[in-house]
Amino acid sequence: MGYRVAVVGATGLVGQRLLQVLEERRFPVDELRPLATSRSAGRRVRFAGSSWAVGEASVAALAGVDIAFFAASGEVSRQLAPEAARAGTVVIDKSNAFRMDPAVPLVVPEVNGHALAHHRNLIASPNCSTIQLVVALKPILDRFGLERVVVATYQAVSGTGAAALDELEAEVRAGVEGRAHPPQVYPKPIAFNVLPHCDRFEAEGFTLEEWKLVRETRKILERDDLPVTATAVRVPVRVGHSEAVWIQTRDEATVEELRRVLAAAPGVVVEDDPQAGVYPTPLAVAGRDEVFVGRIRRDPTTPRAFWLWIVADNLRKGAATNAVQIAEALVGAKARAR
Ligand code: 2RA
Repeated sequence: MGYRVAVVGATGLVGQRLLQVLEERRFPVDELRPLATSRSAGRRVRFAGSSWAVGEASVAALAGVDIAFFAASGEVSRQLAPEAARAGTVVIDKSNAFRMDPAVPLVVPEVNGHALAHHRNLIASPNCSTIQLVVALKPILDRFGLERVVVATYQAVSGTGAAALDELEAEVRAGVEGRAHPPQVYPKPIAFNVLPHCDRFEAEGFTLEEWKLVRETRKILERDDLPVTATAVRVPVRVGHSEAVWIQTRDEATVEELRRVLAAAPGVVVEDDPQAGVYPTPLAVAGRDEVFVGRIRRDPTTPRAFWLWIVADNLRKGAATNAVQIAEALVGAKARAR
């Protein structure tokens, strides 16, 4: 039995990765409805060996859809998702619109898949930098407990969208050729630079990106008391977010025990032999669906404290693959319930 599936935002970077992942994982799509805002409607996308015309996203265009993946702006999600959910469509939303709504499960299947049991046709997929963090933290939390988390992110420009990818290339070319190129996407040049500025600045000098990491991590791990703090940085990388993560565990642990727990965790690959040049990098993990962890080491200055280096493809596990995995979990649960 297949499903009528819509992808809202089908022409964007994540929308196109969603189509790719749906096809790769042979998700049972009986009917596909690629949709976009009026600005992109009429373009064509490829799926299952065919070219598909992209329709304009609307409540009517979503009528009768079983599962709708939203990979557009929060504004589009707020406009269309609730009504689609009320009409019976299961909405899996990548935007930030509903992530902190107590009635909406915020789900990384291998971390808190149980939260899907309470969905009311609207499910939020977390921010890309949150997903890779909680996939790595969950096995440590379960085995040793967590007392504190400090994160510094190094986020690829594809997190901002296709225009940022083009901007990075244009700035690099201009830089190499000695031409001036006023920044078009970020407030300052991103080529040969790093920007401690992901999304807008908000309360207490933190950016929205940093607050997302704090709030979403606490919701997904069901630890509203967990001290989490973050600095989110944009780096001149095309695809792949990296994170330097400092943790303090509740219980004593060794580096070897952390390695074992991480290596046994779903969705995690440990690459940790720095002396042999073995550690994850964005360039190496682009195109993969796992979360890669390396540089696992004790912090000698603080009891029960450790550093981790966590890298993942922000467009796949950080967005498209996580959303499809949510759909797979729902479909699987439905099949088991029959
Ligand atoms: C970014 N996490 O990297 C945000 C949204 N994708 O810009």
